Amino acid sequence: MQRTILVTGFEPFGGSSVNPSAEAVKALRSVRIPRVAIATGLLPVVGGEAQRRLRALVSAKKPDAVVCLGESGAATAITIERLAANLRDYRIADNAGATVVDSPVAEGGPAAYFATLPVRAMHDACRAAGVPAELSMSAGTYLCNETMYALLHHASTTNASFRAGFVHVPQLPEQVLAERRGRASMSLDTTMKGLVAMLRVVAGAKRSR
Ligand code: PCA
Repeated sequence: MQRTILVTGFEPFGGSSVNPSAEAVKALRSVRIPRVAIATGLLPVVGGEAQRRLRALVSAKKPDAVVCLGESGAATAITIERLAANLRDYRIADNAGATVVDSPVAEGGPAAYFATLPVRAMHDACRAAGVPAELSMSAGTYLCNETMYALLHHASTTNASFRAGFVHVPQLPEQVLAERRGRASMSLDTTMKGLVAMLRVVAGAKRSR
């Protein structure tokens, strides 16, 4: 049986001209995984708009699973998020210039959602493919957390059966070089190796409802 996995990335933000998550989504277009149809999308780093765009993609593509990708300047490995919090507190303005402080993603929504992707198996598969990976308890309070929370809230309130979650990827070596910071980076090839290993696991997982 063929499974459809929707994979999204984000546009560049915070003064950078690239986003490794967008590059990974572009590279995915030429990746073939047996019995998996990969649908891709690019989300704007704009509060409210990213979640609307993602919900539209979900209703158009009708995926069995959704894996959202984003860049983390702090990540030292592929970082699989376990939890999305009902909190928006932007460290920097979004790409539309908006700043949000101490505000919920969904008024009246639960404090947090767990990812419904098989996070432990994804972590293990990534490492088995030779790519450093870790599980994380916080996706932050910026657009990535907002998007993950909004997606899981949408799935929960519509009783949808797709699995969903979020993976942060480290910056590309060229970003770290340009910013002259002593940060970790990961080449796109290595990120792709980990991503493909994780998508194989996601494709093999049963639907959540
Ligand atoms: N990373 C940001 C938003 C877009 C992205 O790629 C974040 O971690 O929230």
